[in-house]
Amino acid sequence: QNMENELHRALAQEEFRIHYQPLVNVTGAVVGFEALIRWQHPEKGLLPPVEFIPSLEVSGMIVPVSNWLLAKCSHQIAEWKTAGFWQDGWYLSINISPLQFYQADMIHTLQQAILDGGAELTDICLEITETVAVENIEFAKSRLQSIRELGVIIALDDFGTGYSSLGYLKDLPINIVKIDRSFIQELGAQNNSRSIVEAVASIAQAYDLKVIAEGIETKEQLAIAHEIGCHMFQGFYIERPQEPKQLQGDYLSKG
Ligand code: G
Ligand code: G
Ligand code: MN
Ligand code: NA
Repeated sequence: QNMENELHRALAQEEFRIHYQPLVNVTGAVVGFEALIRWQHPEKGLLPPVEFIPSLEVSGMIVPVSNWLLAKCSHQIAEWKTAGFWQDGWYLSINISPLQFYQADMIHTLQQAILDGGAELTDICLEITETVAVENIEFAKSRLQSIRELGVIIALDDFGTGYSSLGYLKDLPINIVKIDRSFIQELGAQNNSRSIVEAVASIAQAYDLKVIAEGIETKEQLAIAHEIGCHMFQGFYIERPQEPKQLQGDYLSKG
């Protein structure tokens, strides 16, 4: 059976799963989550995105799958609100694929999926990669502006890997910059990485953007990211991506 058929089946049979990874602020309090897709394959087990996102992109299936994910995420937020788990001011961050970003009806579809699921537009953050943001800067500016006008938050993901100049940050209507984990993981080991993170953090501050240090795996990396002035933190050291039930159980029992 070819991959594309399998992906169609996966969507129809709801084989995709969403795991949620907490984002915390400087006090360690949760401020939101990043939604991360997995595929519960009937024979191969739980597959990570690297094993199927490229096929979703090539086949165009990423568009219906992303719409499914958006609706599911919105529904999850509504459920969390009902359960008293969701706190005011939290947001759920969702990765947007390049193909999705360029869809003519993206804005309408986005709005519809979020509102139909029962969440509010301001509960959602979209993560777009630096590479997509700068490959057609004029298009990106106007599309991001339309997304902002809905009230949806925007984060620039994997920042630092796209070799774009920091000057782009002031041209794009974004709220958050996520410093790529390759830089964070070198903190404490290589000093040049520290200066890169410091430069991004200070420019971001100047443009009034929030900075997330992602991929934090050690206590030391967290301490240095704090020192540098990052606003939010994400990584295995803080919490792994988890199933909704597990997450809700953990936090409700911790109080
Ligand atoms: O979840 P990690 O566990 O392995 O994710 C690997 C990559 O897959 C990351 O670059 C992440 O942005 C991407 N990814 C995860 N979930 C989604 C999703 O729902 N949509 C898209 N387009 N990419 C995703
Ligand atoms: O490209 P994006 O930033 O969306 O990728 C998110 C990916 O990073 C997911 O695959 C997620 O599982 C992974 N991730 C989250 N925290 C850590 C971490 O501390 N270390 C590593 N290696 N990966 C992480
Ligand atoms: Mn991301
Ligand atoms: Na990233």
